[in-house]
Amino acid sequence: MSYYVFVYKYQNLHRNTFVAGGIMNPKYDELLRDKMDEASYGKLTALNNRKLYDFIGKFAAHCNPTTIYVCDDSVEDEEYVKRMAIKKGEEKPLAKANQTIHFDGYHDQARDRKNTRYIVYKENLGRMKTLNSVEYDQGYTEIMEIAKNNMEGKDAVVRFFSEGPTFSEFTIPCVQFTDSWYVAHSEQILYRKAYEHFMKMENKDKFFRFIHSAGRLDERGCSVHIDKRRIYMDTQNNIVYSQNNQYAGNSVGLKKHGMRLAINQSRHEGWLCEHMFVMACVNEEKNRKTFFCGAYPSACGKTATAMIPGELVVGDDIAYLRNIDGEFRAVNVERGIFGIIRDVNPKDDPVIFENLQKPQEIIFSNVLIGPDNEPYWLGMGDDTPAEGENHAGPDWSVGKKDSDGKEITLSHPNARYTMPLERLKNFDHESFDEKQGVKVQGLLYGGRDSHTTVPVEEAKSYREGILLKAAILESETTAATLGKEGVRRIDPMANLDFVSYPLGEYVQNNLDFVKEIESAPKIFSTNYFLLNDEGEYCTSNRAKKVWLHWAEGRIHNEFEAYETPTGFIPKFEDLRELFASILGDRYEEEDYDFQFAFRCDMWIAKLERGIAWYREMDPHTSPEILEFWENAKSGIEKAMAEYGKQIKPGTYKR
Ligand code: SPV
Ligand code: MN
Repeated sequence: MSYYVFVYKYQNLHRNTFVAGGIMNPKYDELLRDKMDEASYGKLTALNNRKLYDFIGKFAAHCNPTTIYVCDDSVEDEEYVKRMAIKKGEEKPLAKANQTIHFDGYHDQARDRKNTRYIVYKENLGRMKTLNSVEYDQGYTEIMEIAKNNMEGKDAVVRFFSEGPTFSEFTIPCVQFTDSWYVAHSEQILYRKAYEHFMKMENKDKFFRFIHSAGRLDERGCSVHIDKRRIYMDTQNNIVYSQNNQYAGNSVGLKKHGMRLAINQSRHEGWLCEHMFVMACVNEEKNRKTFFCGAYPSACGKTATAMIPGELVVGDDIAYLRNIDGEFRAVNVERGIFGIIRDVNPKDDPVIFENLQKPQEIIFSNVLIGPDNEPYWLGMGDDTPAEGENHAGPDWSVGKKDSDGKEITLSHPNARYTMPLERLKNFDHESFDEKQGVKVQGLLYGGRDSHTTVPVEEAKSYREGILLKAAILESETTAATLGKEGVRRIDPMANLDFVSYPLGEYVQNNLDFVKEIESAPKIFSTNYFLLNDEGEYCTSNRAKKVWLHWAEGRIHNEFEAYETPTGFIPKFEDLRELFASILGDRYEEEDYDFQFAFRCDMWIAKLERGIAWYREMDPHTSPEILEFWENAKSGIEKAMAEYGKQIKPGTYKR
């Protein structure tokens, strides 16, 4: 009998004594016994955790679900959650076994930045104002009013998960309390189960708490009160309140909500939580495996880079970075992918595509269900049906318009799939659950940048990488968030939506993180979105693999490079060779000259935008950082006076 089964059984026998012994809170006891069956109550109390018990008790009373089911790590509970998601109408079975579809409401298809706020104690509010914060009492009162009785008539569920591997230096235990069985189902695909971790952990106070309610649902199982959609984060007490939504970026506690709490925690503990994939570049010829982390804003090629065929993937969205024995080490916080399905097709994304065709556990969201009960999406390649059920309703057909007169696409551009990573044939089984993480040697930063940065460039040092490649990364907005697409904005480390403390300090912490690291990773920028004079992308999707392998070679001191004012770029000969050997493609010098020209005027404007932005977003940004950017700008102005607006690759000399 395992330890926790023992405690659970023991406690069921002696429950009254146990509770009367003062460990649990008598205030909630009757209420919880009323809403939970014996088994659920036993699972909760067996954890012997007063803070946890109070959290569940408080929101059981406040949100008032009819019943509460508590899960442990068993397969039975996993299966129960899956069945309930279907029974409650939040998911429907598709044609292939174990595949289901979930729809979010038509106006709940992406992260809601506007209604995602930090609730901050008065004394800390000053520097937090630019990060969408409200004063604590005001925010708390508002969210509690919205949450009041929001689970009425519903059945809720409590699940325990871990951010990162369990029982490791990286672990952050989390509890999710939700009335959405789709949320609970998504989380059991996306995160490591942690009931056992909760049972055995020594510090019983240190965990994240997520309370979520989808609120009232319509006949399609979608949240009705979108006007009352709120996501309020309290980093002071490590709790996130999310109400009246289902889209996973708004609802799933362990994803972007836990990330914001972890960023705050890392601030105080000297590590980093980044919006990064973790992957290994495999060099078969040299028989080596080099780990990279990469930060890209949502829908800008992050998953596609993490999944490049022939490489190994550890994670595709969130990484924790720690200095372990002087090494820069990373873990994937998750164990599944919540990936954008648009343009997943056999040519551009073969690994994912192949998996989406198999009869295995996958939740599709906001795609089209065709007459054959199979899922279809934008950019999948095949002939797609002209009618079916989609995110806009049960009766979609080509040409249908929404109430604003906008044509409704076959699937939403931000439609997704949720599946475990371990299924993928390029999954790095060996490294994934390493308690110490993997040793990282390269960092990639990339945005959707139509006209400034080159396809790949190495920073001259870690410091220059953080300041020139990461902190002033710019990107044009995408369908992953509500609002207008294509608006250029600065997105430090591709992490702006999640940084939960003042930005200047966050940049400084990124710099300081490597202070005691013996060999800091090399930093590279990539840009997959550079446009040619005709306004078309001037590099192919597959070229990512070449940029990655050039970076890998540089880490191992194998390629020479040309200097630019902001770093080092590849030589044409090396790229020609890599395009031929890796992709079997011919790479033309004319394309190289265009792609790798250093655009002085664009860079000067970029630095000016960056400096002005930091002055506004965090006036406390360190003067040395601002001065660094000013100096970089003067250097480029000098270069422009000498070379003209564009510097041909290979001609620049400092
Ligand atoms: C992102 O938008 O960065 C995602 C998906 O990874 S979400 O869960 O919406 O954050
Ligand atoms: Mn993300």
